[in-house]
Amino acid sequence: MDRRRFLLASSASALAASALPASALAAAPAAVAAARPRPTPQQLAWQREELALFVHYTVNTYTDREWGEGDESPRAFAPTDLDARQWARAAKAGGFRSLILTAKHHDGFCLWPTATTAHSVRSSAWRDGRGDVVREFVDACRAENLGAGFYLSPWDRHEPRYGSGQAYDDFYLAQLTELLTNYGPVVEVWFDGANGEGPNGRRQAYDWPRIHRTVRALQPDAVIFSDAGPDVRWIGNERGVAGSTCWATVDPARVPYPGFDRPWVGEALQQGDPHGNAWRPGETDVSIRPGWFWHAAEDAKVRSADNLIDLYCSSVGRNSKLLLNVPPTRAGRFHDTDVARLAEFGRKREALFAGGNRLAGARVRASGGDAPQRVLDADAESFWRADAVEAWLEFELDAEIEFDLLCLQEAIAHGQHVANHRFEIWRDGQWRTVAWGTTIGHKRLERFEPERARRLRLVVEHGYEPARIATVAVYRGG
Ligand code: FUL
Repeated sequence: MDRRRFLLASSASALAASALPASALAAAPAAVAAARPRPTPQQLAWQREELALFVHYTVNTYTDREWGEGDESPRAFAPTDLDARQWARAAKAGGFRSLILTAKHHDGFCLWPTATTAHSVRSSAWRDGRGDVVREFVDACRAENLGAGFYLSPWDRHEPRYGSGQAYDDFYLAQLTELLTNYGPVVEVWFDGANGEGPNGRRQAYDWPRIHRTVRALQPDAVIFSDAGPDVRWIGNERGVAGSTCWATVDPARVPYPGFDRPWVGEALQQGDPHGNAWRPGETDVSIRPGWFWHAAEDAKVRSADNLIDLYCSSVGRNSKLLLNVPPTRAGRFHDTDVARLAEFGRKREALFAGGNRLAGARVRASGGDAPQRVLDADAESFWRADAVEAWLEFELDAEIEFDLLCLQEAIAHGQHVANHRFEIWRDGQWRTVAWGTTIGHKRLERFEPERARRLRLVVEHGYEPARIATVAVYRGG
């Protein structure tokens, strides 16, 4: 399952260094510290949720397509047993904290009875044309205490005004306004960059500033997603893999608008930019099945729980957020297989951290400044602040512990600063590296074969400001 291992044990190595000499500890210039970006409270809350579920649902579910043409009859949309509460319960069982629904995909069919077009659930036979999937979706999220968000495709292959300029902008903004005023608080608005041709063969130049102003005015607490943010960015691929180096900061000029297409965009989005002036963390969207929509032919191709754990480690464990897509079937429910996988994923994830942080009770020493008095754990609002951009934190226990998972966190409310780090154990009279990496950010997870040690340490080899470390934890999950 492409399980990543950073076992450098056999390389007796240049990395097996001893304590950093005091001369290596350089102070950060105050001017740089002041300039580094920090998250807004909304971006911070968004990232701390770690897990969100994507729900792709439209006429495609019934026509067996991934992209509708826009000429589908609304009567094609025919759920036999729609149960949004079942979606929300399945999400919750897996540990997901919010859901994002495709209120409108590229085919233009609206899952709510919009006043802007007849191309909606109102023209279907479902609930005699009086149904509202968006309403049932937000009600289910609220009942399960989960956040609700919307995907509203700007590309609309049905609407004749698409490609006409302001007339389509007005139409699109009216749809957005309905969604953001009639359904209560929204946690995220998801803007797809797809910008194909409409029914007239024309393309629309989207009015992003107006779109963003509308979201800010109507839902100031919602984060806005797109390739180009402004609040959270696409991670640059649909494989579920954030960069091994992943900064929450970007230089906005590199991906100036959603759908900006250059060969290097994927890499730029995966990695972010340590010197970027915008805080714009990456969201990793990936489907539990090969497609985004449900297809009977893919019922046997649902990702295993182990594979979902791998995705968790390659997204959340790399300073990103996982947005996992689970598509309803034609019934309007999640398939039993998908529901079972979500629950199993939740159980396996908890098992990884079962037994708690094995460093609990350790004596702690720091390279400089005050060492933390107790185990570092991001759930507490405290953190260790290094007094230099190179620093280490050592943990000594009375007895050996065994562990196979490392979890590091920076206190990102204060920015993201660590550029290079390693984690070491004391063995046979020297420090040996068991995991190394570049960025940490909100969370860095590394899995490896079980290790045993009594003395362990985190070395920050370089940071752009003295590190603020919120968590150093090791677990024996298995
Ligand atoms: C893409 C779309 O074209 C896909 O259909 C899907 O919605 C994915 C999340 O974004 O750009």
